[in-house]
Amino acid sequence: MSLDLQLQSLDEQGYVLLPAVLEPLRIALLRCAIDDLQPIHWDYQGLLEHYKCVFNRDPLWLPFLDLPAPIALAEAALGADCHVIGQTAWRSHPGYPGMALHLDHLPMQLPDWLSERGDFVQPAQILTAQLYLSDIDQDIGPTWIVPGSHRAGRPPLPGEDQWQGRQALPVLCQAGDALVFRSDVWHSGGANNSQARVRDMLQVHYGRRMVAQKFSPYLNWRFNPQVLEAATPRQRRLLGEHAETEYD
Ligand SMILES: O=C(O)CCC(=O)C(=O)O
Repeated sequence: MSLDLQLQSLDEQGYVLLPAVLEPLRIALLRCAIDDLQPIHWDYQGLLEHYKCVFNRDPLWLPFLDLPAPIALAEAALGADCHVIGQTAWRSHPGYPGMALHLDHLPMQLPDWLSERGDFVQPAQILTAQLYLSDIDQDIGPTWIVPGSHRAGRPPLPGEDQWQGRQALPVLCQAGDALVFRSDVWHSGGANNSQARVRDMLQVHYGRRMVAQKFSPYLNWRFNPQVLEAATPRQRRLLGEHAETEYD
């Protein structure tokens, strides 16, 4: 799909699926890397393992900040000076119950009269690229997404699973595919009902330059010198090395 069509899909549907952004060797590398992760600060383990800012733990995570197709889309949608606001590794185990439909960030709530027209779209401020490291079928727990729901300009109400007649859809795909979605589209992660399969995923969260990076533990944040040493100029920009602006 051309970049123009990807941008059109983000604008109209709120998401786009990019096939085969990772090859099997890199998928295997990332799954082994998740095996070794230990929780820091707000990370947690259990039926769902969730590890934030993994780029800072080892240089091996760096190349996944700027994979060719997702970074081309992020820069086209958010500006050539966009940056990474987080990178999160997930592992859900059989028995994980999933989560309700939600949005991640709504830049501005729309008044009802404008939301109901369905033809007004705010410029995207944050995109998440969700790199699947497991094949995603109904059992393992697909991501569910309500096409076009970013145009609602509000979060879903409890139990609301459609917007303007369009129902939540499961994103069924292969390990190595990436789902890129806006922070204001309604989405959820499904329950892992498989017998014995873990569902592994790596998210990269991109924001416009003026969207603050979410590098917890914030006041105690320190960049890992080995990571900075290994980063390319583009990766350093994504980590926050920007040209000076009025506010710098
Ligand atoms: O697990 C998923 O596919 C969805 C994750 C999610 O809902 C989120 O990051 O906000």
